[in-house]
Amino acid sequence: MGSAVSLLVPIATAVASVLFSLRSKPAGNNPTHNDIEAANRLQREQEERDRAAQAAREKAEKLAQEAEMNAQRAREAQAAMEAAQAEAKRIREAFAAADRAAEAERYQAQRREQEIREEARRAAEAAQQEALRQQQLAAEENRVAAEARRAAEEAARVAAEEARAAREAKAKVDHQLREGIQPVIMPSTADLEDAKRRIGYRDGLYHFAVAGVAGSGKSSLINALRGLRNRDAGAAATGITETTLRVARFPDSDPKNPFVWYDIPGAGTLQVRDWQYFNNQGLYVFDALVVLVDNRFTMTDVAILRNARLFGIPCYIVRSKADSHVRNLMREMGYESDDEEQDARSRAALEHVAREHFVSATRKNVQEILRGADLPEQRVYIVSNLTMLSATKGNVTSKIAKRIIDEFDFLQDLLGDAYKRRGGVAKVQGSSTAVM
Ligand SMILES: Nc1nc2c(ncn2[C@@H]2O[C@H](COP(=O)(O)OP(=O)(O)OP(=O)(O)O)[C@@H](O)[C@H]2O)c(=O)[nH]1
Ligand SMILES: *[C@@H]1O[C@H](CO)[C@@H](O)[C@H](O)[C@H]1NC(C)=O
Ligand SMILES: *[C@@H]1O[C@H](CO)[C@@H](O)[C@H](O)[C@H]1NC(C)=O
Ligand SMILES: [Mg+2]
Repeated sequence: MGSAVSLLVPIATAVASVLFSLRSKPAGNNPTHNDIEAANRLQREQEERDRAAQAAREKAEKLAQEAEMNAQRAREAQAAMEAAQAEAKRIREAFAAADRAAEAERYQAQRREQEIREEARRAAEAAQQEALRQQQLAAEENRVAAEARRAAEEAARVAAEEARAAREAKAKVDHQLREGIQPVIMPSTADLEDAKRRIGYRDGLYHFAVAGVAGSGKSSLINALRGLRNRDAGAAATGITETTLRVARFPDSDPKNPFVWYDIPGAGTLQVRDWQYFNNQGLYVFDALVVLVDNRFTMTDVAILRNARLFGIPCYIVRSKADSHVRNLMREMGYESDDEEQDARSRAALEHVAREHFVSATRKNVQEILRGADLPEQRVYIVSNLTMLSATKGNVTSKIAKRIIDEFDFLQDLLGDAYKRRGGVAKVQGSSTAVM
């Protein structure tokens, strides 16, 4: 209302205004009432405030509760979070442990692997060494095998060589058996040494033996071969039956000649088997044997010829006393020795005929005897003591020359064969007589 305006209308108007106011206006509130009202309003407001406070308190309480709950929840969340963190940590630790375990495992595995690798490497190395050893062993075995093969081949070669030699030896023996050219009994070394000792054998000398029956002219031939006449000093005794009783040794009268001559006394009729006679006499020691035959062959002559052949010793058949036989033939042909000068030419002619006859008859006869004795044919040398001596000495007069038959041939063959048989080179023909 106008409280503010009234204040401006002086007092008069004051009243008037009052009245008018009073009239014109409803009546206002009672202050007391207002006061009461106010007090009541305050009261109500207080109450309202209290109520609001209570609500606020309640709300605050509720909020607090909620906060508490929230806090609780937060705590729980915290706890949960912590638990989760712990779990996470545990899990992390577990992972870490697992990692460590895995690491350890890996380490172990690595070590095992390393060990296995090492093991494998050592095994491989050992295997390699073993392989090397085996290789070396194989090489050694190869070498030994090669050696053995070579030895076997050498042995086979030697065996083959020996077999060949044995075959050859057998073939030779077979041949010799077929041909009958092998001693019945081969003398032992002791036998040979004994025989050499008995005959006074000397290395470097040629040893020639002359065999034949008593009176066949052995001593005379040896004398002639030695360059001696029967009556010369140093000559072998001749002319007496059974003069020579045992093997007699005669060095050559010329010291330049490397010859030794032997007189083998005739055994007459063989009382022992022929090979026993030959071996007992030690005839296998000689370089050559001369079988001196006079009118006929004896069993001893044949034994010497046969066994000399079996021993491979040259053996010469010599018919002695050609001069005497020719002279006898001449007489049979009518020649009288009390000849005269004018008969000289006819005598020479007769002698020539008689000699030719004697030579051919003797050769024919000897071959027949050899055939009869189952011996191969061989030459017979027909000689006389005087012509033999001339041939030996190289002093052949024209008169002697007419009477030469086989003397030079005999000398040449006897000495030449002996020389060749000892490994000498064959000399120029005829030269062998020059050394006499
Ligand atoms: N006319 C001639 N007579 C010979 C010949 N050879 C030897 N005579 C003689 O025949 C005989 C016997 O000769 P030897 O030389 O003693 O005979 P041997 O074989 O030695 O005799 P034994 O020693 O008894 O075995 C002797 O009277 C010799 O002179 C020869 O060629 N011509
Ligand atoms: C040969 O023998 C005969 C007969 O016995 C003899 O007279 C002669 O002297 C001998 N000749 C030689 C060279 O010995
Ligand atoms: C050769 O022989 C003859 C007679 O036969 C003899 O007179 C002569 O002295 C001999 N010569 C030699 C060198 O022996
Ligand atoms: Mg004699």
